[in-house]
Amino acid sequence: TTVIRLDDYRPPAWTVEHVALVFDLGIDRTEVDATLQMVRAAGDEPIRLNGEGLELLELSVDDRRLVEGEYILANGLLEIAVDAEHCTLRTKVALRPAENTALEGLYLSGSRESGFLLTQCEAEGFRHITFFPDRPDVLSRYTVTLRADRQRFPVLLAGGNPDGSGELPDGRHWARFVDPHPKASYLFAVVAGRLERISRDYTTADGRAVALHVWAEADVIDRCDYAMDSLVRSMQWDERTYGRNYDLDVFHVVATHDFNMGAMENKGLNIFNAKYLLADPDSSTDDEYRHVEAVVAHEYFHNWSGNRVTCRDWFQLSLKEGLTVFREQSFSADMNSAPLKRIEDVALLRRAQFPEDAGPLSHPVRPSQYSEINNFYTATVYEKGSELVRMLAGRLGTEGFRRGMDLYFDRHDGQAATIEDFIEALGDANDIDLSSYLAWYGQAGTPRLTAEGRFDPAQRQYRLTLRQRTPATAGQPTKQALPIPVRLSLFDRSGRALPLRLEDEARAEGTERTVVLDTAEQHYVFEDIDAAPVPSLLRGFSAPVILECDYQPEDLAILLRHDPDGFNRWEAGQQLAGLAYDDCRDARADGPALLAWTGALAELFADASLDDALLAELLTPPGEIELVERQAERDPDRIRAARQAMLLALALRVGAAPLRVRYEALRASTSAAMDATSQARRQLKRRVLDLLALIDAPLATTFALAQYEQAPGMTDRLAALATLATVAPEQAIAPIAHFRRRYEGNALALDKWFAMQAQLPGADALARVQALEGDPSFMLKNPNRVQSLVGTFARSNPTGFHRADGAAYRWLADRLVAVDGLNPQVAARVATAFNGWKRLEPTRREAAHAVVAELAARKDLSRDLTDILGRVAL
Ligand code: HT7
Ligand code: ZN
Repeated sequence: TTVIRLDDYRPPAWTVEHVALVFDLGIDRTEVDATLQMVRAAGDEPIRLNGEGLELLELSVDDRRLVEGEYILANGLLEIAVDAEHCTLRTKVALRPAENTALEGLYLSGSRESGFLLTQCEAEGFRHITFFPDRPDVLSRYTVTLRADRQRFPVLLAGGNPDGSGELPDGRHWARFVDPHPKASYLFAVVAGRLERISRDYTTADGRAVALHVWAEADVIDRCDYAMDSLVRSMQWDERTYGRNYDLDVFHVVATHDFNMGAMENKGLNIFNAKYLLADPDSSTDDEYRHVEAVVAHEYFHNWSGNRVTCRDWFQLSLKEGLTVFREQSFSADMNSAPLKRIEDVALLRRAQFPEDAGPLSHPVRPSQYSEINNFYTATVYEKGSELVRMLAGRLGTEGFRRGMDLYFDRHDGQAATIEDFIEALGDANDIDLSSYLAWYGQAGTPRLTAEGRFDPAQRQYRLTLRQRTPATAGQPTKQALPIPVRLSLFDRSGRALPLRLEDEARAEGTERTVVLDTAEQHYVFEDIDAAPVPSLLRGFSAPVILECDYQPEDLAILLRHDPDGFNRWEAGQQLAGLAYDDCRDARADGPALLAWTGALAELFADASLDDALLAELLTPPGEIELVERQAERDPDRIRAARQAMLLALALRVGAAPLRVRYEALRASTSAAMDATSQARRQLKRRVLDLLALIDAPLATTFALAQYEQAPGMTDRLAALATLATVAPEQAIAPIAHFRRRYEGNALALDKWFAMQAQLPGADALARVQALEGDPSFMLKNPNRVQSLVGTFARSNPTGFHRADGAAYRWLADRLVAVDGLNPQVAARVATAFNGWKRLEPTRREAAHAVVAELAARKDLSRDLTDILGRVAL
């Protein structure tokens, strides 16, 4: 396989100033006529265009047809030697959309009879549509003409401003679109078919009238209002927060059920996986409402961080993705509860990115090489990338960061930029050298931050020593020290934050400080301290590191009770829960950490002033996947058993009666309303019911059955079903069947039905999943369906997937091969479930190794899947 390296980057020899595309659309066959205004940028190299799976019908240069021998077409490249400095290059190709199951390039969503055509070009899909220098540093203006049968394709859309439409003979019609903003080919998009729309007029802060349209198939168009509202909020927020306005006269958003990822920021024509666009109380959970808002915002924000300023090459992917995740996180924090958003994001980082960074798939936020770029749309590039932007933003403060972003957008508008460009702009705008942060982008692995505090009563000093160390990762044996901002406070034992004065400071200032550890070890001496304080470190999760601090359980309990910040409170609870887990793992039923954790939570449970959603989060210890880190021998059954034991201890400590009373109170206030209070109640109600189920299963079953029947919306309905299926499987059979019938034809609801069952733990999980494969609605060619059943089982059901006999590994291998034949990107994503096999206990490790090695040795798999397996098997 070919490896692409960052160090080999060369600017393009030829660029394309303007491209005119004419599509004659058909489901079985589409013809694309492309006219490229080519300009030599450097050197005397031939023109090289990418093109894959294209049937070349015509090729001409400056109106002269080329014949065989005048060009070379091999290995996905079309090479033409041209002497001139510029030329007009024309190609005509034919494509077969209905046969495109990889969902990259032009493909059919839905059925032949009623589905519609659409494109997905990031990262390298445009080369499946026409011959083109398909790389993000070639920026071109696009004119796109679509022609199609009017009956079959009444709606014709492309990115850019509308520039005419009309009739053609034989019941056909046409529409033209001109995009005045030069863009990279990966941002190109067209959509054609029978779609409905909802529309809204919007005026930008700088006075542009914009028509907003959200498009979907007729049966789901009434579920698009929340997406439209979210879009308007996003546009207003970007104007307010970053001074960024939208820049075309129309903005389209389209929902499809057939999509490889979450959504795509094509210029002027965002395309969404329906899962992240449609929302209504009857079929969407509260979490899904938040996801819709976040993904709509994310794609919209890309219009500046991604489209107006794009990436020079795919190694710079985090330049747009890390930054846009950060922008979305800030937006969501502003729209909802900031601490809860931070909790959710940090939990995701720990669940998805930390394991990636600790295993064979680890890579820097800016990778230095790849063989398949689609495999680098990872939690590291996205979520860790966002944490790096957050550190930079924290270093500059709100106003400084805004100054830096203004300079970045000004300087690089209309360009393909690098991560250096970004960091330089932030620094230049503030007269600060931020270049030391570049090391974060090039170094893989999660740094360990060790903290050690010593109190000196004679000197009235508290001396804090911070050390950092990053373990070796795949291909990066040695590591350097990184700048680690550590936001901290000191609390006395009554939970009061102490004024802080470092040894060289004249007087105390405030109760919170950020120190930046940029060497292997540093000491910080705090003055005027009267008694050993409890340090609250890494507040707000100020750096993406693992904190190792020998806290006593009572110390953490103090923070959990008193820290005024919701995030830090939760964090103290998570640290304490980790120690409580250790107690359970080592069978210390009265271990001090377990007692401190359950005691503090029982107290908080009784505190009526605490926010319901925060309490629900506090009552949730780290999941089985995170807890893996606390286990030398990784045995998912034992991890689950220990975690269940700590939950049982918590339920007993809170007590059956308070749990029942609380559940009943929350139930009494149940409604379908979507406001934050109602959502928080539903979330807490679910936690309370699950805790109650551990100590009074019959009562919890009664509650869950009634909750299922009376649920006003999906959140309560699905939660009840999941509780029932875990606590009383026999009694869940009828409701599960009922849910299946109720949502027949609702793809997104059925996905949740599959996913809920795929997560049920235990030895019989594989048999359950195999039975579900027999459901008539299960199909391998729909990515959402594969993810909901196969992906959920492999990634989110540790005890089910990691069966000691290896049966689930073999089953997954078979499914991967089958999916790979249809959709390599999806197969590769699901295959990352094998990531942690090396650190399993010996029996499982052997079983997994045999399967992974056999798969990795196959020669008939896609580049996507081969790449993942090759790295995982190492
Ligand atoms: N920028 C988008 C990436 C994306 C993608 C990448 C590879 C294959 C299919 C894809 N669909 C969308 C998503 C985002 O906004 O981050
Ligand atoms: Zn993105």
